[in-house]
Amino acid sequence: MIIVHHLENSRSQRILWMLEELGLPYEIKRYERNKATMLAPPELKKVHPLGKSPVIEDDGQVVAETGAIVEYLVDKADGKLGAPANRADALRYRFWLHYAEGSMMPPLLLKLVLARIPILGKAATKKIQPMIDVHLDYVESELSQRPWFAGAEMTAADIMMSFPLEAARSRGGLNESRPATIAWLAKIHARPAYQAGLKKGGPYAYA
Ligand SMILES: N[C@@H](CCC(=O)N[C@@H](CS)C(=O)NCC(=O)O)C(=O)O
Repeated sequence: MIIVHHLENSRSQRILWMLEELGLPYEIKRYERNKATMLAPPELKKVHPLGKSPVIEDDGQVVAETGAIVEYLVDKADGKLGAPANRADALRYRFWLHYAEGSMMPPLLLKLVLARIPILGKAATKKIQPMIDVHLDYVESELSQRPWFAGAEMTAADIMMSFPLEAARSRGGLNESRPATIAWLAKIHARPAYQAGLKKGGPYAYA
């Protein structure tokens, strides 16, 4: 049985969604953020030295890092939600799988951290917004060309991209001026598996 170490309001919501899409049985161990620092509690370090979420355990194997977990689950499900057969779609699939955490999350996180600095924070976040806009414009142009990130079918690339786009919607300037991206968000949120994961995960501020 897969155990998901799940931190409230966090990236691990993606893993619950994916497990629901795949229909794999799992158990959730919940963790709450420290109210002052917003960091994960120290117990998570007992599961993995980084003490971050998500982390899963499966048959005694500990797997951390969302992208690595997602690939692990694709393997476990015999390729379901994995790379499409078509070469162009497969390349796009790989691109978005890495891009979500590698390129899109860093400026969003920087904005969040800087915004918390009194006085200076406001000016600093203004400098970050144009960096985020480059990503949002790119995502919008791609989603205007095809229904899902890799192509005609929903894949794990869409699951990876959900958190950066939800974070962008809540604090990164994503709004109705980018209609294809807003429509994609509405489409994932309407999926029964997304809703089921949300119900099981508890507090999640971004859906
Ligand atoms: N790139 C990593 C990032 C992991 C990460 O930073 N997780 C956040 C949750 S959104 C966390 O655990 N934050 C609490 C902390 O750093 O103490 C991944 O996608 O797994």
